[in-house]
Amino acid sequence: MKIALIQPNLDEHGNQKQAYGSIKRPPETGFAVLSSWANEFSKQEHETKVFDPNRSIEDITEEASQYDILGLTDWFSNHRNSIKIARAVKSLNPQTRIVFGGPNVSMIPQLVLNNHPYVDFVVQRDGEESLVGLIEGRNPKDIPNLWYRGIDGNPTFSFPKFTDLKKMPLWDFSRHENAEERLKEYLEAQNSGLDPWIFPPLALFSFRGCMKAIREGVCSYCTSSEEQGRALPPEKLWQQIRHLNQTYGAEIFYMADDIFPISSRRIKQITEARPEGVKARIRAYGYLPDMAEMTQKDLEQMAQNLNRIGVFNLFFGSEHYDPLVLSGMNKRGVSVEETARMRQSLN
Ligand code: B12
Repeated sequence: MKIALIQPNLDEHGNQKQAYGSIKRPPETGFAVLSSWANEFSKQEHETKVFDPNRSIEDITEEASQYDILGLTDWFSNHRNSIKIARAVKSLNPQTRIVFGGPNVSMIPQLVLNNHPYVDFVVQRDGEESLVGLIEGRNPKDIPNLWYRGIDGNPTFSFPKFTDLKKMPLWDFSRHENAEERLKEYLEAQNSGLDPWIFPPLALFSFRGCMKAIREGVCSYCTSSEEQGRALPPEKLWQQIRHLNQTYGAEIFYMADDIFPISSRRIKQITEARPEGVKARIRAYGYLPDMAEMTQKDLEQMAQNLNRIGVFNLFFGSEHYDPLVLSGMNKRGVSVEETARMRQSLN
């Protein structure tokens, strides 16, 4: 059984600017996780290759059509390229099963199946157990988080299931094509000690689900919210970081969590679990209204812990100060003064 995975590069979007200097990105963490999980838990012998997205679409298509399963990660920003590859692969080899996953298709699974007959399956949210089910050739109704065409031809959903992060194996980029080449610019930027915005860092995660959506409901504009929280045990997080330190010399990470400091208790646990000698510089997201509710003492304590973990950059969006706009977004918001206090306290 041969599995091809690809996260196509950005579609043409005119003069779209990215946050980082380079338009390239390091190897995909999502595929490192999916392929390591399948390697650990699938009972079916299989071989996975994560394609280098910098190859031409024709070249990718030609090779991918020789695989049993083609999995694509679809963001709204690469949707057209994903569709292009899927359509071409299916026409070259109708036997290749085509499966889409990722944040964009998770929002529109029925639309994708209705509009694109060459897409066989759409995975909604967590993909680990779905990929294993597909590799093992299970009946679609028994594969979690899977949208497929039912006997009436209509999009049908199997059942939801969240990945148990406690079972997460250590992951790496050993199945990524040209991984070393793709890590080169990232490592050069990291080791130069210059502007950390030159190249996007490797993505990591410690928590899935959005704590804001869980506590206060989803933001009205959000395209990726999950209202169920799952935490990676702090020890596992540090083992994973150590593994990336040792395997690639990687030290700068982009924490994919919607909100990294979900509580001061969780941050304290991660700080206390930090082993000696692990290297980490982390960019992560925070949530301003939660932090604004903390006492000055707790806030300063959390800032110290974040510092000990290695967080050098905490993003938080103040977004708006007009109560009407905020209520339209389903956001609490904080005052200008509180925003300034947070900035000072966390600095
Ligand atoms: C890290 C990150 C980046 C990094 C990527 C670095 C890298 N090495 O890949 C960088 C900085 C480059 C980046 C850039 C952009 N990003 Co970004 N990024 C993220 C972030 C924070 C984490 C992604 C991640 O690694 N998650 C961890 C892994 C484990 O999860 P995952 O990839 O989602 O995969 C899981 C499932 O989705 C599923 N799955 C995914 N693919 C597949 C495929 C198959 C076959 C299966 C079965 C399952 C499956 O299984 C996986 C395991 O459960 C997400 C937000 C988020 N929390 O997800 C935004 C996010 C993906 N980015 C987004 C956007 C818009 C962009 C940009 C277009 C922004 C811009 N204007 O420049 C650019 C595009 C860059 C490009 N060249 O393509 C959006 C996409 C929105 C959407 N609905 O499509 C997100 C969701 C943020 C948001 N909420 O707006 N990004």
